[in-house]
Amino acid sequence: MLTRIDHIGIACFDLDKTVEFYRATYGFEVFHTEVNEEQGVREAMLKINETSDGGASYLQLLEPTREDSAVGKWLAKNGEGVHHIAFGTADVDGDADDIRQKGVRVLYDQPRTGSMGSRITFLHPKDCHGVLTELVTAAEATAADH
Ligand code: CMX
Ligand code: CO
Repeated sequence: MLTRIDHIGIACFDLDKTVEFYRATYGFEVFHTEVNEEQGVREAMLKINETSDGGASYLQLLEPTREDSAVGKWLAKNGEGVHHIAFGTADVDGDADDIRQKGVRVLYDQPRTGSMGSRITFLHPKDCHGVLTELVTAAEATAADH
């Protein structure tokens, strides 16, 4: 079951400048940064609020590490902006299977590694009314489940 907005993914050309905008304008601080080579991103997670399912909601600021990555290609075409939304669940495998059965393309056969050791998969934007949609099981929830 999808129980929170886990994050909104925002593509940017310069991560440090974009982090500074969110800090100076809204007072949001960086909770976590990492490079995910598989996804081709350098990212900063800004925690906005805790959620009633024990998780949290974040902004995920994304700078591409290479031009041929998903975010690199998207930026070249669209410029900066909202790239995807992510829903949180305790069971990304089960929810991805359920959604696949409804005829929505799930991009990965098995979830891959996302921010902070989470497990993630994506739904094709063309099957989701134009919205690239990510499903996330946080690392804590993964550990609790197994
Ligand atoms: N939102 C909405 N539509 C999008 C999109 C996005 N983020 N990215 C691509 N599209 C649309 C394009 O506009 C294009 O539509 P048209 O054919 O009408 O022009 C169509 O999808 C195909 O786009 P493309 O530029 O040819 O790109 P690809 O098909 O090569 O890749 C996708 C699209 C979704 C399969 C790819 O971006 C992907 O695999 N995404 C998942 C991984 C990802 O985004 N990783 C970065 C974030 C990591 C994280 O969150 O941790
Ligand atoms: Co994301």
